Order: sequence, then structure tokens, then C-alpha cells
Amino acid sequence: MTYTLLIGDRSYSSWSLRGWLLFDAFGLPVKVRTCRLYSDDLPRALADFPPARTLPVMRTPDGVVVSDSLAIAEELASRQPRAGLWPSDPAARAVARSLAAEMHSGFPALRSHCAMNLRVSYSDCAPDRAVLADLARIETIWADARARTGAAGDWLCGAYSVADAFFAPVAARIAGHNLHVGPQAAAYVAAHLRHPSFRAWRAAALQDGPDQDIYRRDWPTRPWPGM
Ligand SMILES: N[C@@H](CCC(=O)N[C@@H](CS)C(=O)NCC(=O)O)C(=O)O
Repeated sequence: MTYTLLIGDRSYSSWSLRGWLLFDAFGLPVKVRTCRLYSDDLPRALADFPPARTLPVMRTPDGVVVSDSLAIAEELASRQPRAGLWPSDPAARAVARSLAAEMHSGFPALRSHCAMNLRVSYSDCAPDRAVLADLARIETIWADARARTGAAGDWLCGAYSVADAFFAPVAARIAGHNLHVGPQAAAYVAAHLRHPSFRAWRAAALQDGPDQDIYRRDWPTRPWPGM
């Protein structure tokens, strides 16, 4: 028996990407089930994971249904302590928890204006002031995390952690919408785009059924900036 994870369209479901990275990026085996957002497929699939109403949702090997990405992260971290989902250093762990929580509850302007779409990359999405304010806050907390944890490598708190998994779709939005960030943040975005789990997810996303019309935007496009 292993974990089961129900996810939505890989191209568009940013919360599903976070949930899946919590397994794949930490070497935890999982049986993945997919369903299509904005279709009857979604409630049909969710019916097997009561009382979940959103994706991702996980079933543990002993049959407990856990919905919400942050709950999945915490439950996996306590059940799989050797996987290293959170930093082992208490101070770095506190910073990582704070980052993941702010991501989970914040940045509404960025999330609604720049929906994740791994199938297209725009050269200009005309971000308004609210989007730019979210972006500025994101750069502030990324830089602060590095300063407080001393992280000098690719990731925010040392080794790849839940905080990075939670910001992977943000990195995809920044890259996919050609949003301007400073060199340190740009390097962090690039690290996400080349991470093997992210690349595997995006490769699957490109094969994952037809485009969803609701994500179509009338903005100029450019080639995908990552590998
Ligand atoms: N706070 C939730 C958000 C989950 C969420 O909104 N998922 C979207 C897919 S990306 C969803 O299930 N949408 C379908 C719906 O709301 O009916 C989490 O962290 O998992």
C-alpha cells in the first residue's frame, strides 16, 4: 500500500503541482490519479475521496483522506520524517513554514491575473499595480529567507523544502508571464524551471489532454523560457 494523490490538469492546476512535488521532489512513491478541471470528471473523481472538494487530495496508505496542500505537506512531513520535507534546522524550518503559509494564503492579484499555464509563455501580460505589489512582496520574503537561513544555493532555506515546492508554481507564473524580478529572484525562478521534478511535470502537462479555453489569454507570446 502506498499514498494516492488525485490531481487536476497538470498544465493549469498549480495546487496539484505543489501536492505532487511534495512526493516527487522528495523521492516519496505515490500513485497518481488525474481528473479534468471544469468538467464532470472532477466531482466524479472527488467522490472517491470524501469529503474533499478541491485538488490535490491525498489518501494515506492506511486510508485517511487529506485535502489541502498545506495539510498534505504537514502530514507527509510527520509520517515520512526522513524525507526532509522541512529543513532540519529549527530556525530554517520556522522560516520555511512561514514562507509556505504566506504562499498558501496570499498573493491573490498575482494568482488571478497570472494563472498558471505551462503550455504557453507570454512576452507581456500588462501586470497592474496589485500584481506588481505581490511580486515585490514575493521578492522581499525570498531575499529575507536567504538572509535569515544563510541559503546561498538554489533554494530558499538550504536544501529543497516544502517552501520551494509551494513557490514552484509562482516561479512558473513569473517565467511564463515574463514578469520582471531582480537577479537573485530570477536565478531562483530558473532553478525551478530546471528542477527534474518540475521538468517531468511540465513534460506530462504538455501531453495532458486538450487546452482548457478558460485559460486562454490574448497576450503576445514567446517561447517557453525554461528547458
Ligand atoms: N487551499 C487549497 C486550494 C485547492 C484548490 O483551489 N484547487 C483547485 C485546483 S488548482 C480546485 O480544486 N478547483 C476546483 C474547485 O474549486 O471546484 C489547497 O491548498 O490545496
